[in-house]
Amino acid sequence: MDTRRALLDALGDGPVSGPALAADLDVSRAAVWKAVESLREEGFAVESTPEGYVAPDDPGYSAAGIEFGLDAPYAIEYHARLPSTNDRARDLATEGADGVAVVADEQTGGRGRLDREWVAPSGGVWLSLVTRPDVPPARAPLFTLAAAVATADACREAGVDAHIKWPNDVLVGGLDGEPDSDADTEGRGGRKLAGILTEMQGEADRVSWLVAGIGVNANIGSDALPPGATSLREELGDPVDRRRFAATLLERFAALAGAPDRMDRILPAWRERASTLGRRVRVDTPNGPVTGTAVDVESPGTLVIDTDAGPRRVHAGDCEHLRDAGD
Ligand code: BT5
Repeated sequence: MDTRRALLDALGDGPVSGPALAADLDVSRAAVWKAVESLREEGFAVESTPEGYVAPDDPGYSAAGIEFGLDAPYAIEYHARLPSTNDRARDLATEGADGVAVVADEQTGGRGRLDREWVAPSGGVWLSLVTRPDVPPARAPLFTLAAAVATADACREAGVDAHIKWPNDVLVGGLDGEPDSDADTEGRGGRKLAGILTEMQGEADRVSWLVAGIGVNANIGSDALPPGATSLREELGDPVDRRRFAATLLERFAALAGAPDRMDRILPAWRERASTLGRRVRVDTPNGPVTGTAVDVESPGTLVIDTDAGPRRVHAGDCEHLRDAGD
């Protein structure tokens, strides 16, 4: 582990003196000093006190800030502004990176699925995680589901009751019987809080790299978002701590998808948080629309729909929640 990351972990437990850090991390005192300086330059204001080095009260939204106290094996690369964190993550992936999360405060060319535009002004959590999971390409869609679960959990921990619409939308409200469900004119089944764009490169039997791109409208006013969208701040009335939010999201993702032997937890976790199951839906698939009741999701992310002509399985498409049998 690099000195900087080890130092951030050590500071999480309270003040530590320079010599103690050097001994614990098995590096020179000069190396500790250099790591402290590099953290300060990045805005992570490590303080020197008589008891030793102390982490800042407000670690800030930055690489070191997110890594501070992060309980997941990922390094953070932070940018104030990028065209798209997915594009940067893809570049890193082709250079061989593994376990790196690219984070930007603002994106100028954010992408949704099918090359749709993703609006990403300053204040959001725009994050793309590069991993090299040792799984066959056919299982890759599970990572999208895991990212949706991790995102929904981070939103819930921040106090917003988010649910998942198959396969990759994280929404608020719009459930049957809620006062605002009629305001949902686009059939989205709620206000869109977050979206996920997974990209990968695979060999015949193994994923070579995978980029899980996650966009969460965190501290953004609804006037800066497309119609039908919402943000954590809009829902809560107060801004969220993006540093803690991003760390929670990464921790949840690692817990579900960080190792192949954990991945059987993904589907049950997804089912628990999904609002699509049991609903009447229409999914626009590349082969035309499929309408019926969504009854299950199967590995690696296939939606099972009971239609008049029997069960149909759909692997990809845009899903609309319908209001009742008459839709
Ligand atoms: C998605 O696409 O929902 C995937 C979005 C992934 C964005 C992340 S941000 C970090 C990483 N870097 C990237 O460049 N992308 C990823 P899709 O299901 O196709 O939904 C796109 C549609 O959502 C658009 O056509 C708009 O209608 C709507 N939309 C655009 N920006 C939005 C926003 N900020 N919040 C809610 N809805 C939005």
